[in-house]
Parts: sequence; C-alpha cells; structure tokens
Amino acid sequence: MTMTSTTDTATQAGGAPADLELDAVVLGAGVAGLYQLHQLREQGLRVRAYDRAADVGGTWYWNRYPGSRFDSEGYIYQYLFSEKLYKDWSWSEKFPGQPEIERWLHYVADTLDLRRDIQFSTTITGAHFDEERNRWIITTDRGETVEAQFFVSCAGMLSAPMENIFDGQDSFRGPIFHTSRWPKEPVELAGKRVGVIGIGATGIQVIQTIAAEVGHLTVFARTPQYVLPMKNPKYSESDQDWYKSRFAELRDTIPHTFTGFEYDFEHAWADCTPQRRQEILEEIYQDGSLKLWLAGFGEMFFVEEISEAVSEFVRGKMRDRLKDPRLIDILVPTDYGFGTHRVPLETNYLEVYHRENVELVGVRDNPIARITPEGIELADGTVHELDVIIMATGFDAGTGALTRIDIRGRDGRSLTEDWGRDIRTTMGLMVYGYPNLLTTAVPLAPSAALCNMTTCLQQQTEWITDAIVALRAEGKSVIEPTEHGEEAWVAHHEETAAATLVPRTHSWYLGSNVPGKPRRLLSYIGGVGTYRRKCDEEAAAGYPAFQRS
Ligand code: NA7
Repeated sequence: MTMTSTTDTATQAGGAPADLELDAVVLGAGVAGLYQLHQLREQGLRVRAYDRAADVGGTWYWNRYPGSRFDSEGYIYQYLFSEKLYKDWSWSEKFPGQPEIERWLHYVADTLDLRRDIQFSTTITGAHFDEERNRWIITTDRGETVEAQFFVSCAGMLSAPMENIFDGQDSFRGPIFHTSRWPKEPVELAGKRVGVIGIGATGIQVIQTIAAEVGHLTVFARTPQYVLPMKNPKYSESDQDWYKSRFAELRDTIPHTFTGFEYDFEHAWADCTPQRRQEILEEIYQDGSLKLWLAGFGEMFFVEEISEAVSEFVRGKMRDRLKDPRLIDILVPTDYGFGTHRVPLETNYLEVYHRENVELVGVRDNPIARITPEGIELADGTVHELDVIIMATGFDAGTGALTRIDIRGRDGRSLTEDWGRDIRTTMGLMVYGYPNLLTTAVPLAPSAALCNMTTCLQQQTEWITDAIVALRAEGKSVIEPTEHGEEAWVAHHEETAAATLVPRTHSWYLGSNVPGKPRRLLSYIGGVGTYRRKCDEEAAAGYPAFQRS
C-alpha cells in the first residue's frame, strides 16, 4: 500500500528522515483498533492504523478455523457508542459464527470510512521512544519509518499464537495449521486422518465441527476442561427487533456489570437452601450461555467449598453425557474449580467422542514428545499417523503481541526484557518507562478473561482518547505512569487476585502455558464495572498516577 496525503517528512533522531509523521499510530485494526482510529480521527488527530492482516477484523480476521464463533451473545458484543451503527446491523443467531462476525467488522469499517487510514499487510517490527523529541519512531517490515507522538496498542490479548512448540514440526509430511493462522482458501479435510492438539475453547469448536467430516480424528487432550452446552437460536426479524429495542438498556447496564455482559451475579449461596441452590444452578445451566460462570453464584470464585459444589454440578452434567469411565477420566476436571479457567461453550462436543472415527488420546501422563514425518509421537514411543495436524495450542496472552516487537522506552529499556522479568502495567493502560505508549488488552486490566471483550475495549479506547485530548488541551505533550502509580496498581491487582481461587489454575490466565513467562494473573479480577469506575476517577482527579508534562 502506498502512503496517502497525510504523508509528511520528519527527521529522526539519527538524522534520517521518517517516511511519515503522525500524531498517533494505532497498532491493529480489530475491535479496539477500529474504534480507536475512529475516535482519534474525530478529535482531529493525524492517525493511521497498521495491521499485519490483509483486511480489518483482528481476532476475527485470523481465527477463521472451522467452527469459530462467539461465546458472547452477538448483541452484547457490538459497539454501544452509536445507536445507528448498532441498529443497522442484524445478527442471524444468538452466537454468530466467524464469517458473520467478520462481515460485521467490514460493515463497521465501511460505515465509519476507516480503511483510508489503515495500512494492511504491514507488521510493526520496532518502536523506539526518542526522548529528545518525545516521539515514537516506528518501523515496519516494509522498511518504512513512521514518527508519532502517541503509540496506541490495540493488538489484542490473544493474538500471538503458540505455533512452533514441538520438536520436529518442520519434518511433518502434511500440513500443520495453527487455528489462528487458518488459511482463507478452503482446507480439504474430508476423508483425511486429522490430529487436533488442544481442547481449549478453540480446540472444542474445531473438534465438534470437523468430526463428522474427517476420515479419522485423533484428539490429543492434556488438561481437562469444564464445558457448558450452548443454546444458539436463529433470529427472526422480530427477535432482532426485540434485542434492538433494548439498546438503551444494554448501553446503560453492560459497561457496569462484573464481567461486561448483560447479566450479573444474582444469587447469594448463603441465602439459599441446598435444594434452592440446585434449582438455581439447573435454571441457569438451561440458559445455554456463559451465565452459569458469569452470573451464577459469585462466591464460587472465593470460597473453596462453594467452588467445589458448583464444579461438581458441572462435572455431573459432563459425566452423564460421557458415560464411558475412560472418557470421563480424560475429559472431566477434578483438580481445579469450575470458572477459574476460561469456560468454553459447546454444541454436542462431548458426544463427538462416541463416534467410531474419533479417538481420544490423553497426553497428561504420556506427553507429546515430537512431531515426526508420519505424525505425532508420544513419550512412550507410540506414533499416531496423520495427514493433517491442527494446533489449537493457544496464545502467549496479553504480553506476546508486544514482546514480539522491539519496543524501547526511556533509556533504551526494552519491553520484552521488562515483561520477561515481571509483568506490570498501570491499570493496563500504560507501562512505567514507556511515555505516550497507550495500551488496550494488556495485563492487569479486565480483558478476555472474565470480560466481554468489546465492553472492555470500548472503555479502554475511550479512556485513552480522553487522556490524549486532556493532555493536548492543557498544552502538554507527554503522559507516563509514575513509579509509585504503577506500584500501587500492581499491588491492588495482586491483592484482588489473591482473594480469589483463580490464581491457583494453570492456564493462559496465569501465563503458565508459555515456558519461562513470569507468573501473574493477567486479567484484573475486581470487576469490569469497578475497573471502569477506578479509571474514571483517575481521569477526574487529574491523572494522579501519571506524570504529565
Ligand atoms: P487455550 O485455552 O490456551 O488452549 C490451548 C490448548 O492446547 C490446551 O488444551 C492446552 O493444554 C493445549 N496444549 C498446549 N500445548 C500443548 C502440548 N505441548 N501438549 C498438549 N496439549 C497442549 O487456547 P485456545 O485457543 O483454546 O483459547 C484461547 C482463548 O481464545 C480462549 O480462552 C478464548 O478466550 C478465546 P493445557 O491446558 O496446557 O494442558
């Protein structure tokens, strides 16, 4: 793509001219990046978004694997800043699939005329803060240099795939696909021997979708997952009118609930008889949504015996469907609590394992040793021969998108090194030592885990816009966290996390899926509504956790 009329020539620290000078560079053109670009442009900033992808969509551009769909209701995943933008789009079902979600983001980009300020198929490879001139010097894989006052990351919490993790991957004779790098061209799976590694939210969607199509499916399962059945009704015009008529109510409530969904914790365990508790669990389970996790009994996140009781309820449901003791042993969790790890929704997923052409291989005690030309070899030497391998192996969550870029702040400090030692941010919005780097979907804010992403991303991008506008209005040019401000937020985050059972799990929530990653609960767990209030108070008080000059 060539540069547009916003091109200017600037001079870098080293004397070489930059190709483009901007007020702000936005990293990413997904749910957050599109809205951030729109907001900053509306404020009159010269701004450009960059994305590695060939089009808009972010997560919904990349995750085009079979069965990819929302676990959030479509009508709460939308932007709430414009009633017209909201109402002019109609979902065809409650939990839409990736193709429809991608079309929705195209609709947003078209309606807001965003593409003219997005440079696609471009990877930002470096961003260095020039302390003399208070400018970010940003480089791309196309050899361009862009200079900007603000660098705003909208790179997504789950966008850095764990894709090259097994010995011998290159030796495999067939194709290997990571789910979030699924090709746009159709992939022929019919009749093939397909292996899926991973049974997280992604693996489950893939497995339940392709089982009937492939010749033989081998699922490699390590940590068992609690799952909840999804009820996904198709929407008629009157259903669409119904949810659209709730626009004002949704706009006024969703941003303030504990998880940014339309529902909130309604019941107190202590107030109910044992029979009533079972009735409530059953009622919520029948909703076919994430409600049992995000709007059941809030005490299950804090009190071990309540966690155990709710976990046992879900285990019972899973056992009833699985029947076979061997399947139950591999697939039903027993050593961590329901909801302390992302809960996937599924459709006939457990029943897949009763199919003749599906084989479940437990790799907890007999791990995957390597990939060979023929297939997957386990530690005991067993080889599973395959034609295609699908890696549903997850992401380097929260930090990976930025640590894979060479980002340098004050005194040349490296974000990759800093977060390699300890993952810290100020409210998930900035990092100490990195002036004018504003962040969404990074650790220590309520994103991805226990948050409806669009709710959180709208709030964060709006906070960032307000912070930039306030700074400029006061004739200042630099904002950065104070050391004390960051310390206080990290301490608050830790205290909030430690009060819950969530840090006891091993998953991407804690970064424990990435070798060597410092362990910390990545998402803030004090609640979306509470987080918003704290961010608003910070701004209203004149940004005391930040230094502005
Ligand atoms: P997840 O939830 O991180 O799941 C990754 C899966 O891959 C999980 O079952 C892992 O098992 C498995 N995995 C990873 N490495 C291995 C090895 N070496 N051997 C066997 N199994 C392995 O990623 P998803 O993409 O499913 O979901 C990420 C988020 O995207 C999800 O939470 C939603 O918010 C959307 P493990 O659990 O580590 O034993």
